[in-house]
Amino acid sequence: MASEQAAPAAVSKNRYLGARRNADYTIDQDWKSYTDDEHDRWNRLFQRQRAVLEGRACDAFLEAMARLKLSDSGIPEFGELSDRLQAITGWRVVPVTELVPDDIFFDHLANRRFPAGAFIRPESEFDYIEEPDIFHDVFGHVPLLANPVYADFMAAYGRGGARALQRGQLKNLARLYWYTIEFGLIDTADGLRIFGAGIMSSPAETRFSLESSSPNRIRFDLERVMRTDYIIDDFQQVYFVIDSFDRLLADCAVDFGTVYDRVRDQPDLAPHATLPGDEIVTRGDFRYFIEKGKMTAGA
Ligand code: HBI
Ligand code: FE
Repeated sequence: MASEQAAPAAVSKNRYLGARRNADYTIDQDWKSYTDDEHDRWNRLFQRQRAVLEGRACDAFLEAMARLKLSDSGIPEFGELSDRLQAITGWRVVPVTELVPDDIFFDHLANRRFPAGAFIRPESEFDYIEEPDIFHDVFGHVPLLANPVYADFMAAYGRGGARALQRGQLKNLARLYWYTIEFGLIDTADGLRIFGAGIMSSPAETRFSLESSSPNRIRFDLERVMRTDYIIDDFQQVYFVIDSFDRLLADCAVDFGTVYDRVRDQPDLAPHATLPGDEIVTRGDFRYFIEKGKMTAGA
């Protein structure tokens, strides 16, 4: 009997797992522990994505990235980055190991602290990683926290999150996060642009979200978004389009309780669905999803 090769221990892709953590789930970034390879990987991720974003990311994002001095000169140190950010909008970036419990997450946001993963994806997952690593969190989420209106929206989201938890309606609020903070588009004089972090940190979805004929693109409406299910393991079948960060903040300044009451009694909507009241910006043909066998034509 050939000796069974012991299966190699699952090499953790996240060397911060198991790190000592504080009660608020923050850890020590230990910036000195990043290797040259990890700094080099950040630089390559940055260079590739920054090039793709030209003419595709909203101006506020590109301006904020420059103002925060995010660049391809190695993995940023959260303390220095936070000092620059805090001087602009009062936000800080705090290192965490991985996703933190919802109540902890919302308390950080409500207090203008963005929890960002400290680990960087392995080379084997250079193009896409499911877990939020430092590139997704810092490159994707942090720049717009330097935009005062967006920064206020994120803090309001945190306060709303705590309320949604109390009411047991986190599902509805998570959809607002998903379709704006993660996968939102914004209408500008030069056409549609990206602001969502999930798109911003993905070369393929940066192009798909703006240029593919497949997805629907629908004008943002808070209640509509709160009813709409989302896809977590592929491109979106719908992208919601806001007019401006001012309008997004104003739209979300309503008492979420009344919105929750309205959506609670209404059926959830599939990501590919459209409603008669939708303002369709571009109607999708879902070709990408049909070819992948994820949808049948005429769905
Ligand atoms: N934790 N670190 C981290 N980052 C997130 O984006 C995050 C989280 N915990 C919960 C969470 N997101 C979602 O449940 C909320 O966006 C709804
Ligand atoms: Fe994210």
